[in-house]
Amino acid sequence: MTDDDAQGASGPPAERDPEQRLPARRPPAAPPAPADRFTAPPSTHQTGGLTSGRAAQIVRQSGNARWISFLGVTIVALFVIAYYFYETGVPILNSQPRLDAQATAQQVTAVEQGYNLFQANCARCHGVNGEGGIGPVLNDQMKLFDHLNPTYLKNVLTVGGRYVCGNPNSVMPVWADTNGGPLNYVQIQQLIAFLRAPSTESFVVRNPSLNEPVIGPDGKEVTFKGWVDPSFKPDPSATPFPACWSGGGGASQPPASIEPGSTIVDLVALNFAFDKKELSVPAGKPFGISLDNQDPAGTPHNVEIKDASGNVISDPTPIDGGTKTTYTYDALPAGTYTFICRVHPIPSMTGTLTVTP
Ligand code: HEC
Ligand SMILES: [Cu+2]
Repeated sequence: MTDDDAQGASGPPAERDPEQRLPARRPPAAPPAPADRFTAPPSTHQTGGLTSGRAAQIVRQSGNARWISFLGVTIVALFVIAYYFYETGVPILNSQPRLDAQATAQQVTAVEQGYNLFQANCARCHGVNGEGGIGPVLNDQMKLFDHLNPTYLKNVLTVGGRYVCGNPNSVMPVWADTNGGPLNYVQIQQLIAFLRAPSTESFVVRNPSLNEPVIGPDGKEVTFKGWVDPSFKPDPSATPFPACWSGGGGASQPPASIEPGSTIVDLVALNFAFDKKELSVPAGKPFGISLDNQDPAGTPHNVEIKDASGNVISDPTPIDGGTKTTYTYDALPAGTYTFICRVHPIPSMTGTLTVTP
C-alpha cells in the first residue's frame, strides 16, 4: 500500500495541490476500490485453488525450512571450529596438534621397524642389545652422545665398515642399496631411528611380516627401549669417543718389550668376559698385562685403564680374537683403578686394578 493510496482513502485527490506533485502531472485517477483498512485486496488472497488449511501448512513448512537451513549452517560452522582445534590442538587441554601426533606415530613406527631390521641384519655382529661382538659396541652412551649421530650412521651404512677406520677389509658390509647394499632408503632411516631412539620410551616388538605385536610368555606385549639416554652428559674431562673404535685399521699391536723383572699379570678374554675381576700390580713401576683373546677372530678386545674418577689413563689398540699380546703401562701411583675392554665396556669385561704401595 502506498502513501497515495492511504491519502486517497482519506480524501478526494482533487483537493490536493497539483503543484506539489513533481515532476509530472497525473490526470486524476479514478478513486481506488474501497478497501477495508486492515485487509489486503482480494487479489492477494488468491490461494491458487488451495484450501486455507493447506495454505497455512505451506506457510508453516517454509518456516521449518528456514530453521533447517539455520541449523545446517550452524552445524557447518561448529564443524569448522571443531576441526580447527582438531588440527591445532586445544590450548587449554594441552592436547597435541594432529600433525605432531602423526609425526610421533610415524617415528614410533620407524623405531619399531628399525628394531626388526637391526635384529635381522646387525645383531649377529653388534649384539642383540648393541653390546658388541664381531662389530664394535653401539649401545654406549659416550658413543651415542656424539659419535653415532644420524649423519655418521647414514655414512657408515652407505659406505660400509671402511668408513669407520679406513679398513678396506672391514667385515661390516655396505647396507644402502644406493651403494649396492640390501637395504633401501626407508630402511636405512628406520635403522637410524632405532639406533637413536630414546631410552625413556618403550616400544612394542612387532612381528616383521604381520606387523602385529609379539606376545611374550606372560601374555603381555613384548617391548623394548631405545638406547639413547636423553639426559646423558659426558664428564667434562672425558675425551670424546675416538673416530676409529679400534685405534687404527684393526691392526694388532706388536708385543711390547718391557724391562725385565716388571710385573706382568695374565688376563684371558673369552665369551666377552675377562677371567679375572681383580688385578694387582705394584705402584711406581711400569707393568704389563698379558691379554689372551680366546674369542673367535673378528672379536677384538683390549684392556683400558681408568682412574677412580673415570679418566682414561691408557687405551691400547685392541687385539683380534685368537691372538695374544702383552700390553705395557706406565708406572701408576698407588690406588684403585678400573680395567675395562674399550670395545665392550660391559660388566663382564670390567674389573678392578689395585696398585699397591
Ligand atoms: C658381519 C658383521 C657385521 C654386521 C652384520 C654389521 N656390522 Fe656394523 N660393524 C661391523 C664391524 C666389524 C665394524 C667396525 C668397522 C671396522 O672398523 O672394520 C662395524 C661398524 C659399525 C658402525 C660404526 C661403529 C663406530 O663405532 O663407529 C655402525 C654404526 C654399525 N656398524 C652399524 C651396523 C648396523 C646398523 C648393522 C645392520 C644393518 C650392522 N652394523 C651390521 C660388523 C658388522
Ligand atoms: Cu672386549
